[in-house]
Amino acid sequence: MKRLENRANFLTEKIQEQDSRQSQTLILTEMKKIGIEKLPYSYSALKKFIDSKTMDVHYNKHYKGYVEKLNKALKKKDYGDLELEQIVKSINRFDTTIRNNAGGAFNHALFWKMLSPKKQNPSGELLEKIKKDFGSYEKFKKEFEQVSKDRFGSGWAWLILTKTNKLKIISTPNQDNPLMLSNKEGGYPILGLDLWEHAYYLKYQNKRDEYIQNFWDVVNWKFVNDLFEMKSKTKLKENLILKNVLKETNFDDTKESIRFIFNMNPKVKSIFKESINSIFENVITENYSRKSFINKLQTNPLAFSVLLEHTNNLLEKENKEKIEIIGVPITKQINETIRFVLFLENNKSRFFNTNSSVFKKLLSIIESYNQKI
Ligand code: MN3
Repeated sequence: MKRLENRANFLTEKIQEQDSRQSQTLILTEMKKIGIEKLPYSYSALKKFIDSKTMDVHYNKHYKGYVEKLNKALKKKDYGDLELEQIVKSINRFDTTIRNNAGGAFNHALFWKMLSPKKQNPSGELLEKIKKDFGSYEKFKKEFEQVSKDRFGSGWAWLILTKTNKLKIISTPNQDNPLMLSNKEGGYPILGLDLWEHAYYLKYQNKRDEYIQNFWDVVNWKFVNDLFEMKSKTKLKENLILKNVLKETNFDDTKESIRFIFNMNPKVKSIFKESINSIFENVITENYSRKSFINKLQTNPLAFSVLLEHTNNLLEKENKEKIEIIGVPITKQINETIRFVLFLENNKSRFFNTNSSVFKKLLSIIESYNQKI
């Protein structure tokens, strides 16, 4: 176990090194927050591609509308703090209103950044990858145009990076997004084109092909390239970690596995921590030292395991899919943790009342932990 922990610490350090790179961190946080992204240029700056009236209405009415409606819908359901990318990635757990507006908010936040008033060309690692996966830049452009033309009705065309690290061009209907698709078809969006009539109709009317053609004059390849590099490195990182975990996956002890996951994938720990905090703000009324109890519980792998075990027992009784966190890829760990904490949240009175057996077990864990120290 010591060797595993050393390895985990080493990997965690490497991850933090990579994540600290300024441009990457910026893109990440911007895609995660649920708020109005600033338009990085004036309404008239992209006139080769689109007129200022359309940009104004597209940005101020359509895009802001998605963000506002998303926030309203989330508030109604009382989900607590969620990140935009998390919602999009686990969209099947949400209703249609959230699906459409989370897609709209995410896709447009990306789209504004993917455009630039200055004509650019792809370069560096991305250009090499385009040549490798499509044959040439010209062939790539042709395929992207064709997929865009073939989209019937409203939707988007995308260049995506698949789970197996390949570039692929796909199209999605409505405000759907490549992150919403199953592993096999989907991937991370690197470049996208809005094919809704609201994006072009004032200038082009029925000439959508011309709009698609002019897109190449305004693609912000610098941003697209950054996004590609960030995502391809994340992918490599996930594969590397998973490979290491699978190689030494002799955990009989859930607690140790969870401790290992906490180390390797700090996001799991932080989602659990935040959720327990918000749950306890509502349910704890007893007279033991509330703060220190919560502080210990929210970062304790054994407490996590106990809650997970009880959650899975209940899910099994209800004939629902169990939550799988151990031995699955990092992105799945995060999605499953969200499902786990949403379940805890919805069943908090059952789990966290002083008479429940789970709660007594949690208390005894914390007490024995205190004695050891
Ligand atoms: Mn649009």
